[in-house]
Amino acid sequence: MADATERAEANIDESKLTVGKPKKRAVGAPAVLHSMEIALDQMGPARSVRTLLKVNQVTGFDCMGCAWPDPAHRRHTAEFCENGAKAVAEEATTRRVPPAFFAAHPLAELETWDDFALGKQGRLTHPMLLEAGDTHYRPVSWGRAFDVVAEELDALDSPDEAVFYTSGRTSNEAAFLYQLVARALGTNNLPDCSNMCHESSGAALNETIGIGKGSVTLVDIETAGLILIAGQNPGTNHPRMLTSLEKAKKQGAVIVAVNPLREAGLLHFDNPQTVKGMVFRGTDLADTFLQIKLGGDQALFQALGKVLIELDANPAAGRAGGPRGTVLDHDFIAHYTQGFEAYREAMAALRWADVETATGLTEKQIRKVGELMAASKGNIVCWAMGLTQHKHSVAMLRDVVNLLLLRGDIGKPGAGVCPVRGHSNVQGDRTMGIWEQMPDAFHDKLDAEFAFSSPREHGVDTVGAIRGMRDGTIKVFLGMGGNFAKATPDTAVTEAAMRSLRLTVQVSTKLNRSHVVTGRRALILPTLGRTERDVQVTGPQMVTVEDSMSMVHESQGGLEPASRHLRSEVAIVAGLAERVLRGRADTAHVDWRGLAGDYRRIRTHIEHVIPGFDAYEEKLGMPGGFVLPHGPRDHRSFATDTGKAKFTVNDLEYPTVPEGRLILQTIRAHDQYNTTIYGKDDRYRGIHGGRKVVLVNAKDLAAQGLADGDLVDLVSEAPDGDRRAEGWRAVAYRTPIGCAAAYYPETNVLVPLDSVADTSNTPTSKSIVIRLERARVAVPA
Ligand SMILES: Nc1nc2c(c(=O)[nH]1)N[C@H]1C(S)=C(S)[C@@H](COP(=O)(O)OP(=O)(O)OC[C@H]3O[C@@H](n4cnc5c(=O)[nH]c(N)nc54)[C@H](O)[C@@H]3O)O[C@H]1N2
Ligand SMILES: Nc1nc2c(c(=O)[nH]1)N[C@H]1C(S)=C(S)[C@@H](COP(=O)(O)OP(=O)(O)OC[C@H]3O[C@@H](n4cnc5c(=O)[nH]c(N)nc54)[C@H](O)[C@@H]3O)O[C@H]1N2
Ligand SMILES: [Mo]
Repeated sequence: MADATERAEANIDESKLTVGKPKKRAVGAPAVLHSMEIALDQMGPARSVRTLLKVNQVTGFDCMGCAWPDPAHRRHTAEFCENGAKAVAEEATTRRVPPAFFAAHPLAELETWDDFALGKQGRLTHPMLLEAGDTHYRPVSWGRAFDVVAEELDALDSPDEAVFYTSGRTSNEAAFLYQLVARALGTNNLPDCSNMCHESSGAALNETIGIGKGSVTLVDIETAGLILIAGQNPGTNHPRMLTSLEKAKKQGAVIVAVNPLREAGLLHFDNPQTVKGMVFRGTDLADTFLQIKLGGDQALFQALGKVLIELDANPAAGRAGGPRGTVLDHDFIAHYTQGFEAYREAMAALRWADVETATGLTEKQIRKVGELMAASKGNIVCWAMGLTQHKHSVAMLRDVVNLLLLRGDIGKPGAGVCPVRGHSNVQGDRTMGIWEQMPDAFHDKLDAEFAFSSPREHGVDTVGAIRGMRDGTIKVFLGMGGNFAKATPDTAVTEAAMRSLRLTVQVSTKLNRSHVVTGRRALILPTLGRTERDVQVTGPQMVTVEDSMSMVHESQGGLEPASRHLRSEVAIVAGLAERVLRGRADTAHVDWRGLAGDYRRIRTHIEHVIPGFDAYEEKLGMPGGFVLPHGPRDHRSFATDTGKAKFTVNDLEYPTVPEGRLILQTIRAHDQYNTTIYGKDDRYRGIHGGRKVVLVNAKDLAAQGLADGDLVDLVSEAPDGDRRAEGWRAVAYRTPIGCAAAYYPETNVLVPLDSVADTSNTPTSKSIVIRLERARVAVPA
């Protein structure tokens, strides 16, 4: 255990940063060794082996590393993944943050620590309260903590002055209770991390196919004819996906990668589960790599649609073969879709010159991929943040749907849409009602089940919540996990907004920036993690989660809790509900304590309120759990307002780079999980010992009179003024001209609050206009 009065880990010293050559292959032995290093450091040898063997086993806990599904039957003894190993080590660490730590470190000091230093202190052990005007957090009883929340909520003029944020690790059971408490109080202010993540996917898919979730299963991935992966870096962020891609490849799939960066995992994969992958060369993954400009993807998807339509009319024009009229699935288009004619006309009018400008690719390169798609038995498009965090993301994703509808690639084996989610239960939390704009059908069921009237007016999302805090219309913040202060855009604006609140409450496993950027009063409520045993009055409990492919399964931890003062998320929400709703007649009949004592009772309520959960408890007994219904995937039924899948016509948009400026995308390294920084390296990109690097095309550096290794300030430009991040190392990198990249969350200072995607309101974290200036200070801070 770390000495509470010592600082176990210092801030990252950026002067130790070194830059080498990027790697061309991902995972393999280096990944295993590196994650063992981190696991040993956090947990020691015995605990490391015991814990890592339980990850994603049918009887263990669900890995917090990502939302990629687990194979139902054929799991390897250690379904090894660097991501998972690190996430588990981070939670199962033997380091602790007891009250003595807070006594030794005033808040003013903790504010100077970076995320790396804060996170490395270990697990929170006691509920802590920062009283108004106090300099230190002090231990508090659970009862007193709930009293404080009740005092502040009671003092509000309206329940809409409170927000209830959720990060995507929360279990179905906790999420369901949490949304119920917010709605029982009278607000739909339920922003979540999804607002910054796959909101654009949900918006585009809901509108065009009637459901906001992906339509493929693992079997589809493994049997697809062609998989196009755009705006995603699976080697770093979803390493287990590489195993599925390797299988697909062995069965003959063509893989097309679309990315501004030559990400190692897209090119080659050394599978740690096989001898071949560990010892010899593994698998070359991408057959075709399209190095696209940032935000150019809408043009690419439209152009591919154009090519398919042309090949259908004139097969000899390409190598697709087959008679005329066989490239498109005309039966599918006629029976299941609407709007094809308008789309066809719009694609006929699309000009190649515009496509080439937007993408930086040639017509020939794109035609070749179109021919591959035309010849494939089924096409899948996978994507993540590279497609969702642009101003025109929703339109871009509607064009992905258009492209797939052409060949009937939705609702057929080996084909479909595949938004790859991030947090392990982010999709499940949505299913449970964590959304500021749930449809009426959900409210009706909820009201009937609990005999009350939930509020119907939509609440605020993440960006709306920040605006509300800034403008004084929101006064209390509760966070069910996550790190709101750091994950959100416009750090200076957001931090000032959070400091202006009356109360901030964080339900957390580990210390982070959101515990030190506080309202007038602040609470830290420490919770059990997935790896830990959860025992309530009726005995050990399990929770459930939903992965990226709508599979619901159980999760049960086996480790001794980090402290005996911890409560489960469910117990915290129930305790809070009991106290803050005391005296409310309309929900007086809800037996919060009973629900927290037996999670099966929560699942019974879920079964009544949410479609697809009938026989919930029994179905959890099936190996690997059960799959939720999905109209388009199961029987090509599309629950749009017209009952048909929709072709849409979307104006072509793409970012233009103003003279002397760059478009900046903000990305992740394998040594971080969002705002949690595990280590200082990104070996795939050749970066070691630091994170303040900006990757820039050598020609752009030269044009601005800069050289590789120069220290620069990043200055983002917005109508309301400049934002500056000081002291970054410029690195000459193979990225398209005009397109730069730097790590998130450090770059969130640069993302203007009002720079959001149309419709989804997602911050445009992948396209920020910046200029580089020679650094004002010589040594990085
Ligand atoms: N190790 C690790 N794993 C994680 C996370 C983590 O922080 N660390 N976070 C989790 C979460 S919450 C999420 S949402 C996922 C995120 O998973 P990803 O979306 O893979 O994460 P990012 O690092 O944001 O990477 C975006 C990728 O898209 C590319 N890209 C950026 N802009 C464009 C564009 O305009 N067009 C195209 N075609 N490509 C573009 C980038 O070069 C990069 O390869 O990962 C999850 N898994
Ligand atoms: N510039 C930029 N900004 C971005 C992004 C980007 O690509 N670029 N990506 C966006 C995306 S995709 C996302 S998902 C968000 C992430 O936003 P968040 O989900 O808010 O952030 P995380 O860093 O994942 O949250 C980590 C914290 O969660 C807590 N935690 C961990 N496990 C548990 C648990 O089991 N229970 C509870 N209660 N707490 C737990 C720990 O205290 C930890 O410090 O950031 C977004 N912000
Ligand atoms: Mo995410």
